[in-house]
Amino acid sequence: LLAGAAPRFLAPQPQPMTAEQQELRDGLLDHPAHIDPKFLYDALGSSLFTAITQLPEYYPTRCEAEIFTRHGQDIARHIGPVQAMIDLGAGDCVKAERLFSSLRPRHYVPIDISADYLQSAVRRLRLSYPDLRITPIGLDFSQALALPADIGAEQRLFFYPGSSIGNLDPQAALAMLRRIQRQCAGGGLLVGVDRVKPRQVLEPAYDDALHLTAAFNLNLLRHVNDLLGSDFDVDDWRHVALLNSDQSRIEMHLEARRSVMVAWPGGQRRFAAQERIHTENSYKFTPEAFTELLQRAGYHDIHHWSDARGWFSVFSARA
Ligand code: AVI
Repeated sequence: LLAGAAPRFLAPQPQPMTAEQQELRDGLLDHPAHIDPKFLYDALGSSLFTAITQLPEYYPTRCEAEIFTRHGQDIARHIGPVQAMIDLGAGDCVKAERLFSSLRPRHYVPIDISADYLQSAVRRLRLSYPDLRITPIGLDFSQALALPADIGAEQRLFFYPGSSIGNLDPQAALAMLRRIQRQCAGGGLLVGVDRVKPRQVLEPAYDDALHLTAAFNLNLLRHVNDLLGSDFDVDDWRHVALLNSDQSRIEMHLEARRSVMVAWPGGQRRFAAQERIHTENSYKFTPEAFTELLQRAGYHDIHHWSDARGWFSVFSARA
């Protein structure tokens, strides 16, 4: 230091928030607070979801697999030849893989927000299907669905299984179906949809005896801590799943066990005891309601297949 010069301390400059951090902050400050369900899927969340699909209470995955096993040939006949099979929310890619033998795509394009999880699934697929061209894409397709130019425009099949469409509210579901429709003119869509059914079946599917769904929901707080730098303590929160029959949806919430203060760089919020953060909706449809949604989104030539109990449906439609 020069004699007489005052020492200077540089205050750490606050980093500008990313769009993702702003989205999280805005949701936490809203009344009631909410966090988008896409944030459930960090690497651990994706693994927990895979475990959930193996639970006896969680019927959708098994029902959908039953439909593909029983009706795969008929579905393939309705869909016709497939150049590129574009798998929206591919995860472990297992669902699409089951259809490779009947649909025979030449090019498989799995898209998932969790790119790491996708990479390990794709490594496995490349060993089993050396002749299949595979182009994995790490993308949050909830906002935009721009595909790389090298994915041919001919005979595209968009595959949107597992009732993931049910995690969007009705306006967003319509927008998503329209976005897909614009990308696959002349091609088709194969989409899995969960059906309306009694509370005694629905609620345990989202609040299982092993508490895996609770772990899946609570893990969201850890993921938010990573992304936003917040200080959620998982022990302060409990998982809540309930059927909202007026809206035809299962809702997941995180409920504060006690009054808690949550802080993040540049902000904070107090949650009262029993106050909730809404973390997911899972809409359930009648076949008529979903057919109407597809028609409103511009699809035609609509068919659907169901499992023996009529708990789940797979729809095919032309764009
Ligand atoms: C991915 N999605 C269709 C699941 C569902 O059933 O809505 C997510 C899930 N949430 C709790 N359990 C499973």
